[in-house]
Amino acid sequence: MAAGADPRLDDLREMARIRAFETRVARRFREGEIPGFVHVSIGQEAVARGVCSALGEGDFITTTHRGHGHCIAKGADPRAMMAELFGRAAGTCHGKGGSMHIADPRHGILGANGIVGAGMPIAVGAGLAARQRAAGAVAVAFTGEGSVNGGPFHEALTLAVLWSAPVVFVIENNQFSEFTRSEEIWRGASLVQRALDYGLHGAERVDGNDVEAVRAATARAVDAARAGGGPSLIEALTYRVHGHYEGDATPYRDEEEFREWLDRDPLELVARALREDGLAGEAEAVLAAAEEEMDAAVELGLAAGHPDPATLLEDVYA
Ligand SMILES: Cc1ncc(C[n+]2csc(CCOP(=O)(O)OP(=O)(O)O)c2C)c(N)n1
Repeated sequence: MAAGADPRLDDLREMARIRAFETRVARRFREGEIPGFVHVSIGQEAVARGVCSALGEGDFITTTHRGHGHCIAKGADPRAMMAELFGRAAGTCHGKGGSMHIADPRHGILGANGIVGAGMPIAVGAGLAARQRAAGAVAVAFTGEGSVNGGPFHEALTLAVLWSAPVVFVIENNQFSEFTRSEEIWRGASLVQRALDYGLHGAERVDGNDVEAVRAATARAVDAARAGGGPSLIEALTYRVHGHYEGDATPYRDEEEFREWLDRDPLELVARALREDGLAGEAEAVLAAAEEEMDAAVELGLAAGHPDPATLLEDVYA
């Protein structure tokens, strides 16, 4: 069977591309090739793929400090992203933004963001603008559960409901906010009730390691938003396999829980199902191609030139 014939191979390919990108980012950061901070989303790839595979090219996303996966899943060129992380002129922001400012408006990627929660109001604005233009587009705000007690969460949900904005808030609950467990951040079973209390059209909690479940939930929310039904919220339960930032030794992690989540690795869940259905060779080929693609991205990024100091004040504003 040709690669791509089984749609699960597409899911595996896209998640493997994110994994291969970030595995290299983590290694190159350790080796001192990447300036600044990096936060990877290893273990969370099914959220990025599940959500973005339910979106169209004309739809928008905003993301966070942990946004590489969302950007790749929405169509950003990993070569330009890698160059950006290395601080090179060929990068998405000409080497001046780094990991937490990756953006690519051509693909509706309105930006990573180092300020927790800040992408949510931006997504509301993008959704409203799309509605004004009658573009039929929706905006997705990816955000972590660490953002749910901040002002931007309240403002964004309140305004989105009042203005019936075509927005989907995706709360990627990876169990930790920096070094704090998510259950220490709010009381109550899940965010669903809280979201419904704001008056959102819909709110649901999904298994964030199950790419098909994430896609199905997103499709429901997106369909409602496009039909004028207003905003929804999805709480995707997943697990942050690496530390908060690269170099975090994670002394606060429960090892048994860690192993349980590793057994439910989102890539492995899809690869296992494909193997069981006789598609082991195809799955291997997809994984190998992702590794090759990202090796090439690293090579290109490292070979690219640094920005000319004369352009220091271009492309930046304060
Ligand atoms: C407004 C603001 N407050 C605090 C911080 C420091 N900070 C950076 S990441 C982070 C935790 C974010 O946790 P979460 O939203 O769950 O995302 P995750 O890191 O788990 O992906 C905090 C508090 C910040 N960047 N912005």
